[in-house]
Amino acid sequence: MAKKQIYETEKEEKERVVLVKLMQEKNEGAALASLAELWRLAETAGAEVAAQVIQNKSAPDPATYIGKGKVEEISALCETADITLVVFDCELSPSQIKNLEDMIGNNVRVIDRSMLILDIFALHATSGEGKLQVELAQLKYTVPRLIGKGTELSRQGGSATIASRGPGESKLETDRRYIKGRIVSLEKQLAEMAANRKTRRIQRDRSGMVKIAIAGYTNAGKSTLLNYLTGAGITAEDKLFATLDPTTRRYRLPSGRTVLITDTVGFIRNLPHQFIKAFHSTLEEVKYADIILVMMDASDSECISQAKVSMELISELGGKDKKILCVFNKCDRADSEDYSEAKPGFALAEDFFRISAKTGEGIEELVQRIDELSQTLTEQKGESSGIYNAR
Ligand SMILES: Nc1nc2c(ncn2[C@@H]2O[C@H](COP(=O)(O)OP(=O)(O)OP(=O)(O)O)[C@@H](O)[C@H]2O)c(=O)[nH]1
Ligand SMILES: [Mg+2]
Repeated sequence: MAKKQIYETEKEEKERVVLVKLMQEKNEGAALASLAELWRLAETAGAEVAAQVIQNKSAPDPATYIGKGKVEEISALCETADITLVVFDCELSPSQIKNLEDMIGNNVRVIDRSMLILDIFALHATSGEGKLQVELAQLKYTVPRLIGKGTELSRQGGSATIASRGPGESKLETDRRYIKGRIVSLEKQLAEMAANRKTRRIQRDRSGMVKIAIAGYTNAGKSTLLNYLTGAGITAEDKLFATLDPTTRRYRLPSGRTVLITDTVGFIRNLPHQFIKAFHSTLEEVKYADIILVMMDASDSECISQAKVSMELISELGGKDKKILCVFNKCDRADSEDYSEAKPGFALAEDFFRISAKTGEGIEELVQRIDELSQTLTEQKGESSGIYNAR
């Protein structure tokens, strides 16, 4: 069966995929939420989800993850439903991918959740640094999983199939030695970029301006908030990982003090640890901020679990010592729920807010709190002249 090319033109047929979930968690609700999220990830990558297959099993099968019988079932489904890609909601080893592809046959490709996320990152990366970070993460994660089964990794931007897209122009050789060399070269280039970023950060620090990072789960409304406050004009859409590269804007608070606000890449559950390392420079905005706004989508039934994932990642990224404000967004379409039950899980948070970045509801109170905190922080920084001119 010929592989379909997606994203070439609007009319181009979408790649049809099947999602697979091994149900072993005690918490069935969380497992189903993760599967629903995988569905959205697949759609964001440009696929059409044709079916989802759930396997109840207490432990993964070492060879096929879901067991031979279930793989045969998927193989038949792929044949009848014209499927070209199977996405597993877990982390698969290279040998599991190979076994699954051999058993399913018909040139159907198998990828895992992380490969799908990296594919979306490859689609959405715009800056030079973002593209290099994606390529590095793909070389370390995706490529070892695809090597040795004759898959040609074309890196022609949007013209390739899911999980074979990359940001570069040239064709990627699947030669291990070449990959090793490329990894070293990318790490070197990224280290140089990180050094430049550090220099810029030191210059910004000299200005004494308080730095605010908008962090939180993907699709929570981070970019919409920065747009509302500063008219930044960043793409904000109902897609996962619409933002990959950070954007910083000045914002003048009611007191006249100007702060720097940065919109950052979103978080998601089950992010492989090596991704955090690979996207370190994008994520480090959180590390160097004075105040972190952790945004959640209050209208999402998974809001509290998303908040927990975000708080864990922030703590891992060194945000523990920061002033953290929890912001429940999209209150215009959420029930006026009481989050006090969830508060003990947010020991790091200074305060909680309910806002709508769309209608502006609650933003005045949030800005007021930021102003108060900025004043305290400016005093702590030993800045007597805390008033700066706006842009
Ligand atoms: N109803 C409603 N929709 C909102 C609100 N804030 C954001 N949205 C919508 O939610 C979707 C996601 O918003 P973004 O600002 O792109 O979210 P993000 O957190 O930047 O997402 P990523 O960059 O993809 O991680 C968009 O369709 C927004 O229009 C809100 O307060 N109310
Ligand atoms: Mg965004």
